[in-house]
Amino acid sequence: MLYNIMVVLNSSYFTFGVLFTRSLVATINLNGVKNIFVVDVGLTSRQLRFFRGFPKVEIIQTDVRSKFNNGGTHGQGWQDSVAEKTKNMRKILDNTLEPLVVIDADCIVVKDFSKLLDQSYDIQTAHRPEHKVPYLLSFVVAQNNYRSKKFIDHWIAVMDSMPKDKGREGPAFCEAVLDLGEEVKIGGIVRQKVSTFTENEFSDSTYIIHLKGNSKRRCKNIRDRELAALGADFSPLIEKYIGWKFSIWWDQLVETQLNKGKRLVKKYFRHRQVKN
Ligand SMILES: [Mn+2]
Repeated sequence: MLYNIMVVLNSSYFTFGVLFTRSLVATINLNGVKNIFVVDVGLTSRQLRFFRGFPKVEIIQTDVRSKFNNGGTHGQGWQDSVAEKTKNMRKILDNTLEPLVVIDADCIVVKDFSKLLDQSYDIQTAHRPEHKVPYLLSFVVAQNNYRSKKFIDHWIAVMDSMPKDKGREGPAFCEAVLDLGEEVKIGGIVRQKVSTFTENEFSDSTYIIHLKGNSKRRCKNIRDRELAALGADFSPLIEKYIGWKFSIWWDQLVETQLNKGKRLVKKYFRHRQVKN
């Protein structure tokens, strides 16, 4: 059975995106995958070129140019990206025939997760019964059917009705389960399997490592969290896929310097205009 994969990415998450994509294509059986959809919520053209270099990758353009630095954790940039996630899930299901697996960009794939896909459920997601938000949406499987689409529509509607200053994706999903759980079959996958947070949790049944869960420290913005997460556990794995590969770091550096240059030029002209 063929399936599609989707991930949402912007520049702030580029390093994660590299790690995710490289680990994904190195690990899973690509014969089972029709497309890997990269939803672009603010990647640069160089970064897009990087992702296009992978087999089966299709870029999905959006109007959102988010930076997670804009407002930090649960800030505007992050909220915009989350909204794009559900919206594009829905769109892809409409434009394709296959089931869709949506994975957070801050993940490393260590085992082929396709055997977890179970057609007897409409929606599957990571599950942690002890948590006040028991469904964790870093890994979501949606079968391509009427019920899953109806569920996602409702999920989006609930999310839209919630205040924007907190995480809405998880709570809205849980509420949608309460509302539609009778009609739509929701399956839970043991959280540790598809979202292993730490080296301590890592085991033979780990399919996916989720780096974000790793940084317990409260950081001012996602950029700091990204660095904290990358610097913590799993460094041999991270080394394997990113290492200190010159090209990536060089690309990042060029990008920052270019942007700095552009800002300086803009500032200069603005200054001149005022003078004249
Ligand atoms: Mn995450």
